[in-house]
Amino acid sequence: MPITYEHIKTCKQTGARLGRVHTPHGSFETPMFMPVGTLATVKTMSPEELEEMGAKIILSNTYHLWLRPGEDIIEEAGGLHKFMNWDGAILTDSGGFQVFSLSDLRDIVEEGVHFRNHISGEKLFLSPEKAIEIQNSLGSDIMMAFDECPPYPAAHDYMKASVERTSRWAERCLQAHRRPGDQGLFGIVQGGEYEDLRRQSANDLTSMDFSGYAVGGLSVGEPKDVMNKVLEFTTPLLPTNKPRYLMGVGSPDSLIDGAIRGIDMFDCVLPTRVARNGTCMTSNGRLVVRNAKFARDFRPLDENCSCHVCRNYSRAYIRHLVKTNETFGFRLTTYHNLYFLLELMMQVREAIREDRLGDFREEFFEQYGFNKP
Ligand code: PRF
Ligand code: ZN
Repeated sequence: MPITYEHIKTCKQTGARLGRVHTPHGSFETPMFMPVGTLATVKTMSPEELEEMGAKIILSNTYHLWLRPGEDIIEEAGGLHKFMNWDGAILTDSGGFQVFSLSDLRDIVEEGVHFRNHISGEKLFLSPEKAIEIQNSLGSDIMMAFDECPPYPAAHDYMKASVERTSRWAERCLQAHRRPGDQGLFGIVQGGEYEDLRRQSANDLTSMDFSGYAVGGLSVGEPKDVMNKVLEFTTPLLPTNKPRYLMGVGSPDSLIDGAIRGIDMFDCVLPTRVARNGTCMTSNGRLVVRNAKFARDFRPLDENCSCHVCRNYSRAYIRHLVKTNETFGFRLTTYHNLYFLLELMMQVREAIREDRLGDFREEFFEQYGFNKP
């Protein structure tokens, strides 16, 4: 089994899980946040910097690497780890979600999805078999099943048909897997906000032998309380001896609220994307470093952060770099934001260890400003 989950303890105050996931490229404690490296790079960061900030696993995208440079080139390089010089763990998303979010003119049929390349306009086709074949070539530690992520809101009858197709596709992904000895494969539970469909999807997928389970179809525009409700009735349907991954979620409040509902892994472009726009995540909430009020502010981005950036650079300097579009400015904000979320997850794990995640949530939300009206 390439991917195993070791349970360490459950928080007595919240039910959150502290665990450890073992992969062919090292192990990591959970709950854990995975930085996103869509095109075999976490934008602006070197693998050495990722390692320094404590990243253990990153996410990359099948869809993007299939289009550019092509999985054949990456396979020839010796796989994605060697190609990008990252020796930690890698999870690849299957391309399902990217096809739905990036391309127009898509046509979903039983066999797979016909769509147009979002760059060249060329006609393409992705199926469960193709998504697994590409991920086998990339050699990621954790591959994702090819699923459909319907938009929010979607009608119950559409969602039911979609969930049933996603289950059939999941079975085909397992059948197509050529490297079960060194690559794990996670199933993805869909079903939108519908409890009966989440149950049906979880039942179907847990009857198949995946090495972990993701909750997909969330953070697609639904209110926060809907996401929390869905997690409350979905995570209890998943096996306790395998990792659970909430896809595409990375705001600090959702990471904490997801962990409280039994999630172990998260990924999101949020920290890296907002960084390239000059927005920093801090213990006192979001800080828009472009703002004129920081022109003469020589304090660090976050006075409570001990990252390399906060120990060495000021808001005034970073504001100047970001305002003048200097690449280094975006490197600094990206480094800090990723460190901030990785550190937040470390604090979450410590709080679980000490049965005080509920108290931690209260304090964090108060300081971050989530409790303000
Ligand atoms: N499916 C896949 N990737 C995803 C999602 C999904 O539902 C989401 C949901 N927000 C993010 N990334 N395959
Ligand atoms: Zn910092």
